[in-house]
Amino acid sequence: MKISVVIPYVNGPHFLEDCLESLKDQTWNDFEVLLIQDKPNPYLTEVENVKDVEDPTMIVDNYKEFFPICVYHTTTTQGVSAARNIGIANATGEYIYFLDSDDYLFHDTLEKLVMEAERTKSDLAYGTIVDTWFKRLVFFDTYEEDTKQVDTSSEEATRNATEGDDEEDYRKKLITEQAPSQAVIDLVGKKRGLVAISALNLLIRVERLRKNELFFNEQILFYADLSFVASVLKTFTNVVSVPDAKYVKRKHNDPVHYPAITQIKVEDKFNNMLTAYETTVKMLGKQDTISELLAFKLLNYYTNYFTTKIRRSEQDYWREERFTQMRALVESIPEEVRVSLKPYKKKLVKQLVKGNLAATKRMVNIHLGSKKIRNIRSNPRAFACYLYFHVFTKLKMKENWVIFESFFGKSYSDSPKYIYEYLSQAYPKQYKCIWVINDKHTEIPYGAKKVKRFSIAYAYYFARCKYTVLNVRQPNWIRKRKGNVFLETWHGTPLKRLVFDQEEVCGASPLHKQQFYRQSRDWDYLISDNRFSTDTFKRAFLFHNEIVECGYPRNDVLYAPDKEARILALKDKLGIPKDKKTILYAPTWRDDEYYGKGEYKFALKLDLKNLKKQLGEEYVILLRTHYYIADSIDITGLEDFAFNLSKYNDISELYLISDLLITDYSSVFFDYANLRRPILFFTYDLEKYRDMLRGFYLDIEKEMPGPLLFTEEDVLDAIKNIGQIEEDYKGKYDEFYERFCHVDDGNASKRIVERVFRGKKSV
Ligand code: C2G
Repeated sequence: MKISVVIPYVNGPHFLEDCLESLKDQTWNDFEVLLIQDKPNPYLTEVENVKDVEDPTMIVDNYKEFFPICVYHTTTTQGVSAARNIGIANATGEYIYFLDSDDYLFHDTLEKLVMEAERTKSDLAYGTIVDTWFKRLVFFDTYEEDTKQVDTSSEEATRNATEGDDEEDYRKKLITEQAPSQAVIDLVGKKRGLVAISALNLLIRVERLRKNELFFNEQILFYADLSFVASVLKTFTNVVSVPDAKYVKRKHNDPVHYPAITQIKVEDKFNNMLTAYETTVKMLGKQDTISELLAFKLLNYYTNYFTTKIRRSEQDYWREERFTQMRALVESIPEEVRVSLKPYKKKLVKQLVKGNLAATKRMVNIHLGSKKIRNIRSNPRAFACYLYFHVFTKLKMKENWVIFESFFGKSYSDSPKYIYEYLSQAYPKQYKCIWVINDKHTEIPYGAKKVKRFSIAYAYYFARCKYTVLNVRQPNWIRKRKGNVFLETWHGTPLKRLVFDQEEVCGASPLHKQQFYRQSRDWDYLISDNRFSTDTFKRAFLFHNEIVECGYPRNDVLYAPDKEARILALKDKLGIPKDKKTILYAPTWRDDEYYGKGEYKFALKLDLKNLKKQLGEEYVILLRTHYYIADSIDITGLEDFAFNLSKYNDISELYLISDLLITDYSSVFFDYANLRRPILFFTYDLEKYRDMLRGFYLDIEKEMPGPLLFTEEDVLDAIKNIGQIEEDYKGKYDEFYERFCHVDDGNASKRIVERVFRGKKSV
């Protein structure tokens, strides 16, 4: 047996499957797998929602025909170190290779490593690590060989990397002066921070490990790789670098269920780090490049991270005990390492070595204070935030004040609009209402106070209003006050998988799940349009507060008794001809096509000129992009046929005036079905959207109330034969209506207002 692949495993069967799949695909197949089932990290056993041990047997059985795989268990001592040591003890291969169960390999990683190790007769061959947030399918679909991915391997390391370039400068200097081996540069020097030093993607001759008694330190749960790697580098001289042998380190987008070790935040991590550092430096003995690099990383940690905590900490724990602990270690760091720090950091370290806590606190407070002032001066949002925390939340909360916001202040629309209008009509003058609206010219009836999102007034009212009515999440920095009532209306019956039902988060913020979890804990009430949404929200949001299945307030207008008159008035207002039928095209956004957070791309896949030519006699088309879309559709020269209503406030009104809806995966069709008018699905990128980006709750090929269309020609055909389609889909449409529109009846706003604002149990 050439290689023993050692995989510690606790939970995350979906991770493990990807990991083993990547082994199955290896071009080198002379290896065995030792899967070591570990217990959950002891710090996590009490944490709500974290998954307990998940049995790998079924998965393992599926791979037995492809390679030898044997399961071991950690016993009294647990943790990654203990698991890997079991691997070292039981490996029968010539080489050992540590692979984490949440990571995976390129198809030729093992081959490249082993070939190079054999060719050069090396005891250690190491490759590179590539970071990703995605599973194999998505990763390999998007990975480009020539885009050099940064080898950092943890969020902590990434954060350190952004906090100053001292380490970079120092590394360069040290490397020039001391000329360490390439392996030391690659495995210690190039890694940011202590945590990124990793035992992964190393192919190591087992006999050498055993002979030199090199094991992982089982007393350390978090930073054990550090001393292992350092001891390997100290002991092994014939080492070869194989940059093309790539290991994919998968970052965890769901730290709520599956926190990566780097995402676990416990006090003891600090002590672990110090112990790891101390034992490693001791083991290394005389000072050398490795210990100098480690020392510098420790100083960086102190000056970048540790000291910023001093001000934030509620207790004096950081200031006293940890200061002393830190001092004990830093004192022994040689002068020449310290002098290479930048001036402010150098002064901090000087005070630390002197043991002068008071001076350190003063320096840090002044430094952070001035940074904050600079930030406030240059950034009005930061100033509003500052006032929110330090002034506005200290003022008394107003019992009858309500703040409303729809789609980040982009429009006066959606359920908040209809809740507001009902509240204003049914209880005039009883509530002071504030609308978050970015365009101050937007007309809002009943005299609401208008404020711009993230302005000072916004921060003021958010802090003082008892009631909050939003259809998306509140900003991250908003803190719920005692007595606050948060009503989350949400913005659609879900077709696309949401939050914790999503395996991948391909959008602009990969930590979406974590943020969502924190923010949704604040919601007292969540609106649902139907039983299906209620069940989905409970599971996908891990939502345990009250879900009010009252129907969508935004759909009340679709049942308005004066609907016909409203349609005529709206067509007049928008200049839409009354002698033609109206098509509404309202697609959604694509998670992977963005310019930045909340700014997504959209390219129209319909040729408007052709549409006009073929349909213009009978129809006009209303184009409506999603509120995330930054691109705008050009309708120049087609103004009598195409109307770009992407900026129009309220899509519910556009439903009213349309005879036919074309959408894709947007939740708009759940609402539109209330009108019982025909719906077409232009799903030109179905496979990618369903299989890679999101996944759906419904079987889109079977359960939709209209046909799936893939080309412009299909769309034109369907429109020309719309009568036939209506007939063909009648049965499915009825079923769909029963399932998703059964609650809506025009009174949803009333039901939710009476529940939340008047405390009635049922209306
Ligand atoms: N919307 C719109 N115009 C579009 C698409 C959507 O005005 N072209 C509005 C509709 O009110 C729709 C809502 O935005 O119901 C949500 O849009 P989706 O396309 O469904 O996408 P998303 O914002 O991701 O919300 O549970 C629902 C999901 O969260 C989907």
